[in-house]
Amino acid sequence: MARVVGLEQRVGFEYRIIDVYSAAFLDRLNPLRQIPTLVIDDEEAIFDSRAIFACFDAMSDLPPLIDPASTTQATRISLCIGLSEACLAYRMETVRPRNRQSPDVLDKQIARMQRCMGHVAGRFDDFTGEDRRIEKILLGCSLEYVDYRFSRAWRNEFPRLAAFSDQFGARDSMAVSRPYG
Ligand SMILES: N[C@@H](CCC(=O)N[C@@H](CS)C(=O)NCC(=O)O)C(=O)O
Repeated sequence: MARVVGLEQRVGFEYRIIDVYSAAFLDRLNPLRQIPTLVIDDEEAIFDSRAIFACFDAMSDLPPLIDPASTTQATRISLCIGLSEACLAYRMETVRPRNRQSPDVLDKQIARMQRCMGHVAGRFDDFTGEDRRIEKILLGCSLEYVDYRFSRAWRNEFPRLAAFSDQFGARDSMAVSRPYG
């Protein structure tokens, strides 16, 4: 998400892939030891993704993607980030040893993903209208992440979301940022 936002806002940044689980070097900058982390001049770190979106907006010559006064937009952003976090939590549970995985945790995250997609499908124009640039970016990234780490089955239930995902996914920023071929 952060990378796509940076590309869409045409901000110059260097993208580095790290193994976050062994990234002790990051602790001095981001004690959460999480990605994404935006490092500025090897001194200052901006995290988490929301702070990076705001930073890219401030650095960009293009019109801002985020209206800091809009709590409605902030909530739509939370929904999209929450969808991808539910998918991440699902994924993290599935990579645990089988005998330690919790069906309850998996079910909870699946239900959350389902609710989020149902919510967006019921308010499709609020997320995909012409001026909803940040929403479209975050929704496009979240839906592809669900495809990638969970399942593509949702596409049958939410065809408008699927069509949006396919259309938005054709953007250069998405093609460059996709973690698989
Ligand atoms: N709310 C954070 C979530 C960051 C996050 O969960 N990052 C994951 C990868 S996508 C991570 O770094 N996981 C490693 C860990 O937590 O140890 C954001 O939006 O940046």
